[in-house]
Amino acid sequence: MWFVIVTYSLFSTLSVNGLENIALGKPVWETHPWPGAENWRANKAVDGRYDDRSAAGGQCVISFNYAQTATWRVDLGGVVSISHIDIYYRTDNMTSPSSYTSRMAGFFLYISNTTSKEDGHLCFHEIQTVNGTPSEDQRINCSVHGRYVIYYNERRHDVTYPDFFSEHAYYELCELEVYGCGQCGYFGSNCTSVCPATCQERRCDINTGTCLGCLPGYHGPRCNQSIQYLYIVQCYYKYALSLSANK
Ligand SMILES: [Ca+2]
Repeated sequence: MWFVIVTYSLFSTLSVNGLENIALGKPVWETHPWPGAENWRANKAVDGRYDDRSAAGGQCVISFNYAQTATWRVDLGGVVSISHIDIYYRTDNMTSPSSYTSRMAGFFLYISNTTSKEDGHLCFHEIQTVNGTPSEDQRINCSVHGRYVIYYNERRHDVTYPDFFSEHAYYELCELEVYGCGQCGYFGSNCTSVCPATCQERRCDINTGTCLGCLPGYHGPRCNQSIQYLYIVQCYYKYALSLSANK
């Protein structure tokens, strides 16, 4: 019985509708580790545990106080095809909305091919206008390819934030899960569909299978039309137009 429960729990952590949680156990980095608090380190956000979302639970990364900018990121180990990111923020196990929404408010989420968010794609950012938002549980759809997922927040002195925003910037992630296809060249809800061979670097959209670029000589959403074929079609079209004009 226990084996069944443990197996189900592990499986539910690893995959959702066939997609893998690619972030689980991957290398992480943070700007403001709390001095001496090994139980609050960056890796706690990818350890697969978030049933205790308090500081004492040791399942959440918790950043130091007084920061104006705060950054946490995970390295997925290579450029992968991402579908969405699930975030479970610190609540101290209080009923939502907890007071920690004030610290989460205004956060940014990037996917980047480098360790720099400036090189990346901004998946989500919003200045919340309602007290008690955003929800501590977030699903952010962001179907792009990338290697680093970067959670960032700031409390800049030159910006006026809503009154309920925390004074300082934090990252307090009990878990951040990145769902997508870990193996290059696949797409679909189960990562079993093969991207067209003529896609550049064999990369395609995780939902539609359309190529993000084509190998030389090919074009079209699935890169299945050759330039030579296009040339023939254009010639035929011009020929048909000329016949029509001469009538
Ligand atoms: Ca955790």
